[in-house]
Amino acid sequence: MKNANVAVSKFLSYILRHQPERIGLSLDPAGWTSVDALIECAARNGKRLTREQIVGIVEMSDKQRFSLSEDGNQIRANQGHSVNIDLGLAPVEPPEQLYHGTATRFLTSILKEGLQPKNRHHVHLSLDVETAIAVGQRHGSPAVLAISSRRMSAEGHLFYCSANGVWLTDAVPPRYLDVK
Ligand code: HQG
Repeated sequence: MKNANVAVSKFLSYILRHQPERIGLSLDPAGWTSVDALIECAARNGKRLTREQIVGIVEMSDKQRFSLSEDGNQIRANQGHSVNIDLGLAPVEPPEQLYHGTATRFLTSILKEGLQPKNRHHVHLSLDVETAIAVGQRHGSPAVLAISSRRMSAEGHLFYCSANGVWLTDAVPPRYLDVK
């Protein structure tokens, strides 16, 4: 993605996941908002966006961070929220194992307390080790944890898969974790 688009994508993540009120925007209970309202509120706050730019970012986002409604009038972030919305995802049976990338300096605490969602609604897990390494690198020297997701599910923990293939669960107790 071009640098200008990366900046807009970060702005959209910030507004649609964390701080819609910062530009006077409101999200519906499932996290959707109108593209026109988004453009208007952003403009009132000195950020010029066009519909074409937004549609381009939704389509080109390397991680498919956003979805547009079928008519193209509504937009939401696919995951990663800290605002109080419910994505309305149905629980699904996870694969045998999922992975979580973190920083080595968090390992002691994680192995003691388990994985916590911190500022987000869910703990984020990925299907493959490569993605987990990339996620972990954002925080420092990366470490990867393997999660016994099928066993967790059998023991009553719910899993969800977001529109962009990120696996979500409320928390992961230490007994389901293994350092890779
Ligand atoms: C850590 C990005 C100490 C956890 C990514 C992580 C992902 C603990 C950090 C998405 C802990 C929270 C989410 C404990 C968890 N003790 N540390 N008990 N439990 N942690 O950013 O998973 O680019 O909220 O390991 O690609 O890194 O934004 O979560 O290191 O998909 O679309 O606390 O964000 O996507 O960090 O990343 P984050 P995350 P986007």
